[in-house]
Amino acid sequence: MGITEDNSNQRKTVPASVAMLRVLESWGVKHIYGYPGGSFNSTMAALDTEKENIQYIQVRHEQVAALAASADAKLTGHVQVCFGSAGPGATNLLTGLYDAREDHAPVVALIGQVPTTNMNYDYFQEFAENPMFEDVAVYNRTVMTAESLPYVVDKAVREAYKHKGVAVVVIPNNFGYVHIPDTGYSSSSPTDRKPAPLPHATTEEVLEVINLIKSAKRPIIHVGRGIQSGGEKLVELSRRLSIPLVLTGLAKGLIPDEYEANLGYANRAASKAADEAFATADLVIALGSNFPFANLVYRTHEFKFVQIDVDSARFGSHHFLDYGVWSDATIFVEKALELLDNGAVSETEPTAFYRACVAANKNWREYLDKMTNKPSDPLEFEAVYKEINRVAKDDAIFSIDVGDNIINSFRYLNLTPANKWTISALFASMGYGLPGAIAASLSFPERQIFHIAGDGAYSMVMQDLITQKKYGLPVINVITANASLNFIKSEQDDLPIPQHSGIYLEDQDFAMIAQGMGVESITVTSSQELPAAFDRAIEVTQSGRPFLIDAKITDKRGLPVEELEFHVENGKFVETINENYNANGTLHHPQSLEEFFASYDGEELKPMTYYFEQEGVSAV
Ligand SMILES: Cc1ncc(C[n+]2csc(CCOP(=O)(O)OP(=O)(O)O)c2C)c(N)n1
Ligand SMILES: [Mg+2]
Repeated sequence: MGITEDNSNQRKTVPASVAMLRVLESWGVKHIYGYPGGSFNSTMAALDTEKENIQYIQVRHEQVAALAASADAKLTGHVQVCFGSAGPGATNLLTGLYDAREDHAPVVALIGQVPTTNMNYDYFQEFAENPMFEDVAVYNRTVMTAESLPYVVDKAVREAYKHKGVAVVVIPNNFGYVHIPDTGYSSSSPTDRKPAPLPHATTEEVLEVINLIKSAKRPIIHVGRGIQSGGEKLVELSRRLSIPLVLTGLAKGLIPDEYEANLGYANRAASKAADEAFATADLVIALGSNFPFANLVYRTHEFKFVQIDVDSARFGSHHFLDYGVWSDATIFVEKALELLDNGAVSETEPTAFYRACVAANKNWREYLDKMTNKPSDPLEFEAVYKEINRVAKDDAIFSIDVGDNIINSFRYLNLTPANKWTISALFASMGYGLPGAIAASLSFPERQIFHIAGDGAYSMVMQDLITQKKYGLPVINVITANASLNFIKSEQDDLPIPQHSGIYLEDQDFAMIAQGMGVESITVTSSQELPAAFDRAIEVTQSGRPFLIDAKITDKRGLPVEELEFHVENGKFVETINENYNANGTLHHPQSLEEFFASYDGEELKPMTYYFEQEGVSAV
């Protein structure tokens, strides 16, 4: 069967698969990630017909297609599309689709199905696909007639946007070839690009929250990505009300790093002062944040809890509420500033708690600075981040894989609101970094793109380095090769087991493998070799080609600030190390905080209790 348009009848017709692609084009879809199979050939043919209007990106594994679509949707805010053929092509998509579901990314997945004439005959690669996608999808249909194919895909786009999730359309292959009337099938309209209305806090609600802040002794704001572009305003509010900020990972880059009371991140991917402030706070205000590790961080002790969120369905999902405000985070902050400006509420002088947090934060940042500038041979991870910061442009985009690079990028990567970065935040799937970089490079061809991945994560998807080569995507790939699944090795440090288990990786020559794919690359083993390697990476990528740096680093653990614990004795906080720290039979449990800090080159680090003592912060 041909895929040409049949205009011989009076009424103009078009193959249903072409009509479907035109629907996607009408929604602004520029490229579509996937891998062919026999059950998807009608769409493959249409992709050739429509190649001037929508670009097919041929990846080498369907997982990469789905992860790239998810990353693309997160970076652009627009619906993105991936596909796989019936059976194994479909199952391979699942990991990336779960990533989209968890991070609320609008993605349409087109799934091949055997022709309807073979369905229900136990035909080769035929299986009931909808049940498999039921859990991951917000919309999940099999197309029942050729005429409805473009209609169902249009509906899928709408549902993916509405529910910020995955819409699955299963397409029996034969339908794609059928000629259907060439009428408009898209419902896309300018109204779809209007921003949704946002809930506003009332003056009374803002006053109530400010009163709670003023009557607290150790209040903090736990700010999430809901703050969007309101970061500067929040800094002003934080200063004027003397309340430090702790960030969720997804708020990275939204609050200026230089702000003295931006304490960084809570939990494991953390900054020391942030965890210490959290563990001693008597009021926590979750502002536009939905923190998946709440069960660890929100359960250590009692505090009052206020939640400010655009989605009131999230109220109480991590902690019971003392007070909830249904509001966009920035709108809340703007209202609070107005009340300060018009004198309805007074400013607060820096409190003892605020001053102690700022001092502890400064001490931590000086430590990070020292570590960054330390020469290393053998190479350590801090030096790699120093180089990335040196060559990265102000609006560079970073795609970061799961593993130690999550912790290390939170701590060491400098970001401004002009940068973009993407991670597999809630699904936390290894193998996300490379597809994310492919997506970033396709959707933002003018910008500099970094892909940072550990050796374990990279080797799950490294076949797709060749996709960067094929499409001329000038990505700077940085592989932090420590011959270990180090993120998990650190977890095993704290288990009462005789030794580590299953976490060492056979080292491999990633630079040579890259060269085998026609991608220029270099291996680096000491900090002295880094500048030349990164300079070359800049040269090569500026000429439009990808580059790979295989950074052979040690498998040292970064300072695990989440091991710091507090209890109260005689009205004062006492700071200790979690008793399970280094419980692994091969390791030594330190006898003091000083010894603990020193074992991470942190002789100058002081516990928060030192600053509490200095400033007169008590536990009552
Ligand atoms: C697909 C998948 N499998 C397993 C895990 C569990 N996991 C999280 S981090 C990690 C180790 C990552 O190792 P690597 O990429 O080498 O980075 P490193 O921590 O060594 O820097 C593992 C196995 C996961 N998150 N995703
Ligand atoms: Mg590793």
